[in-house]
Amino acid sequence: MTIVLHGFPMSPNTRRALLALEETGSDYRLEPVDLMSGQQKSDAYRKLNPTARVPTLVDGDIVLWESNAILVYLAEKHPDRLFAGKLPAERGDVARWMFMNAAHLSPAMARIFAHTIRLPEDQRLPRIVEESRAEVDRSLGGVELHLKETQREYLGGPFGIADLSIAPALGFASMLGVSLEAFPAVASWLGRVQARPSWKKIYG
Ligand SMILES: N[C@@H](CCC(=O)N[C@@H](CS)C(=O)NCC(=O)O)C(=O)O
Repeated sequence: MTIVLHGFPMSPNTRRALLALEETGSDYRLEPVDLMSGQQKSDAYRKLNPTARVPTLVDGDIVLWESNAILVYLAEKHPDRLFAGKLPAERGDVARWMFMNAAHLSPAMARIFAHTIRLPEDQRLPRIVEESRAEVDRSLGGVELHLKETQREYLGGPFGIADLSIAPALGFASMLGVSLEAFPAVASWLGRVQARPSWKKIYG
């Protein structure tokens, strides 16, 4: 059965799920939800996702929202395509990067986007941008150290959902003036993720 992903093509959270659908070779289609016109708040969409955010994945009877949960679901379905960890230590390690992204990195990037581009100029707060940039650096410092210490190609070892959690958060980094110069191992890792066919297809 074809999986339907409800999402907004430019959204990093939608792209996170799209990348996983590509990497797993899933049969899927994207059902656009127009965030510009507020379609995510419509009654019809809220029936799928009461939090009125994208993405939402529908696979038969299963309706799942929160992009990191979608990653976990697809990795469980396709353990040979997306590494989610097997041993307790590996699963904990993968979960660590996903939680760090969901709690700190992605929200900080979203705040930078809001207060430099999305909001009307008179609502943009430079202090929030400054604090969020510091938060991004703090998160990336952890990723940098991990990659240097482990010398891994990808965050969990093999390519998998830890990479797909964090990389889309950095997809607009240069546009938002977030520099990776101080994080060379992160920059190399991101380059490897961005060289994958899935990234080329979703990011164009
Ligand atoms: N934690 C959620 C975040 C989802 C999210 O905030 N999506 C944004 C688009 S990137 C959205 O739907 N924004 C519309 C709104 O908040 O009204 C996830 O990872 O799926």
